[in-house]
Amino acid sequence: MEEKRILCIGLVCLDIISVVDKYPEEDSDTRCLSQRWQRGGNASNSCTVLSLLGAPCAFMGSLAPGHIADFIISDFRKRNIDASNVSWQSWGDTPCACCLVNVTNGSRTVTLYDTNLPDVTAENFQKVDLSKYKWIHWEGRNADEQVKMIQRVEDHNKECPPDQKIKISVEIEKEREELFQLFQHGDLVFVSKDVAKYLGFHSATEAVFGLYPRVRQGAYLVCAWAEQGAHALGPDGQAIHSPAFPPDAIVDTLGAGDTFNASVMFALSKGQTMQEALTFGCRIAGKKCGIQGYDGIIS
Ligand SMILES: Nc1ncnc2c1ncn2[C@@H]1O[C@H](COP(=O)(O)OP(=O)(O)OP(=O)(O)O)[C@@H](O)[C@H]1O
Ligand SMILES: *[C@@H]1O[C@H](CO)[C@@H](O)[C@H](O)[C@H]1NC(C)=O
Ligand SMILES: *[C@@H]1O[C@H](CO)[C@@H](O)[C@H](O)[C@H]1NC(C)=O
Ligand SMILES: *[C@@H]1O[C@H](CO)[C@@H](O)[C@H](O)[C@H]1NC(C)=O
Ligand SMILES: CC(=O)N[C@H]1CO[C@H](CO)[C@@H](O)[C@@H]1O
Ligand SMILES: CC(=O)N[C@H]1CO[C@H](CO)[C@@H](O)[C@@H]1O
Repeated sequence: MEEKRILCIGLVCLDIISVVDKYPEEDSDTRCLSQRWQRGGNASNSCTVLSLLGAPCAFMGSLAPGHIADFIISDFRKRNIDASNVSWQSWGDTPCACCLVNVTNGSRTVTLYDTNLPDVTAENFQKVDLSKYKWIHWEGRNADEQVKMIQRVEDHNKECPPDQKIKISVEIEKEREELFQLFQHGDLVFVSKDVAKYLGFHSATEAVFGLYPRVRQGAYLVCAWAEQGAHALGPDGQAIHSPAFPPDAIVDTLGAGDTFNASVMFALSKGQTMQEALTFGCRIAGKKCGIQGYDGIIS
């Protein structure tokens, strides 16, 4: 039988990287030296990392047909990421759920998001063949719909023998009340530093203890905190920590969080303990901070 996959549901973006000779705010007379396109978006980045780690994986998010979608689909293919359940939308000439315009002079980068395609709905998710997956991860966005999708998976799990159950994880990254209902869903909840701070916590340890009452019984809560590594808390009430593994030189921290999440999911899906998974996540994320992009994270 084919190995079951890890499915990530969330955004795929087109990142347009414009390299300019001067930083735009300094001088209105800025020349564009080069421009390149890159597939981005948090769930899409996590797929790249899962694939590099050797996990069969799939992406589900919204795209509208056109040149940009062709570019993105061919990039998924190059990385061996199954995108057969992308939700095709037609929404004027909006090419993708979000486009990121990123201007850099080589040492500083600015980013701009423009989100305008409708998110994947529970109805879109209905056609997903659950038997193909061992793990499904949701990047928190349209939480009301996402809860319905998760309920479908929970119902499916009730009918399954324990070793066939699909693991469920969610990520709460934005300080939006609607997303906080996701705390009570899933076997594993990632909460960002920004949300932890917004809810009044000053460290990852404080956050995992303070927010644990919100997760469902038996779940794990994970909070990464940049240079301070990450903490997790599970049903036994013992906090688990991994330090960060800083590279010799920080080259590119964009996507460190997605790398961390993907690596933690990967390690857990291979049956490792939460301590092993956190350490692996911090190690791979640290490696990522020392290189441009993702190629080389496991070498
Ligand atoms: N400066 C750093 N040095 C070493 N490790 C880092 C650094 N920044 C992040 N990490 C690693 O990445 C993990 C995730 O960090 P964090 O959640 O802060 O990233 P993020 O801000 O969400 O990243 P991004 O915005 O790029 O997706 C941390 O637990 C840590 O292991
Ligand atoms: C890029 O811009 C930053 C911020 O203005 C400046 O400090 C740096 O020297 C610039 N780098 C290059 C390579 O021009
Ligand atoms: C993706 O995650 C990063 C890091 O946590 C965050 O800064 C960014 O806003 C997220 N992007 C989107 C489009 O949600
Ligand atoms: C991973 O989790 C972090 C918060 O811990 C978040 O910023 C990032 O968007 C997440 N990525 C995905 C794909 O869920
Ligand atoms: C070309 C372009 O749109 N650049 C944008 C990059 O992001 C900064 C900050 O959000 C904007 O001010 C720039 O206009
Ligand atoms: C892998 C997977 O779930 N693929 C499904 C994607 O959607 C089609 C319907 O459009 C299903 O037939 C596939 O099984």
